[in-house]
Amino acid sequence: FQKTMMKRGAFIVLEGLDRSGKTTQAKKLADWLKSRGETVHLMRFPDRDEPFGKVIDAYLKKEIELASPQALHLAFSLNRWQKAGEIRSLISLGTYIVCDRYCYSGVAYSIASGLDEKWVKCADIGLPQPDIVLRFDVDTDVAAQRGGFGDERLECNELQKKVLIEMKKLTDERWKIVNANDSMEGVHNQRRKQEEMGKMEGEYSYDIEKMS
Ligand code: FDM
Repeated sequence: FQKTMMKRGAFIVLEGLDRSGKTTQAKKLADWLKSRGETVHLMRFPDRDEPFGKVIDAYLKKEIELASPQALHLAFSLNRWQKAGEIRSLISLGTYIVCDRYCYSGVAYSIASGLDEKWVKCADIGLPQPDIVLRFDVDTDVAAQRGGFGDERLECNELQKKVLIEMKKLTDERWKIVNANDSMEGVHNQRRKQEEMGKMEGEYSYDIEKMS
């Protein structure tokens, strides 16, 4: 009885290109929710500590090769499936999960890299669905001012442009677009204002049964 009375948490996903500031904003959002008394768990994908995430990390750092782009795609998906149970149980226990990247990065990056759209989407079917996806949009020139790419694979301008096109195709009514060209504080306040205006309310009260 007590369990059914427990307030459900929420699953909030942040998506966007490299240097859109989503990692910083994920932390700020988590702190802000904590300040409102919520229990918050910060997550990110790829989760480089999880076994499949270690393979991904080594691949991105060019320490190992993978035999095919399909293998890489499935590793990213497995990395999420390893966390699916934890996500479901945390939410049912009332925790707010703030997640930096999820299956939308998975789909967008893999399609942008040339994999078949239909095939790519299959691996993530059945993962816990987010209540809301915040897409951080940043202009390429603003992103460029924020610093260059590191040495990892997938960090290249040409790919980023294609990723953005694919990410936009995935956007539906559950998504909110955040203009990430602003300063760090400006972006945070913008997102907070959306929430205060009630745009995000209600979506937090979904039933756990609806998540699958
Ligand atoms: N990436 C991330 C993918 O290609 N597929 C995925 O499923 C995920 C979650 O991995 F270039 C890409 C996006 C990025 C790279 O991500 C590493 P971080 O956020 O920079 O660690």
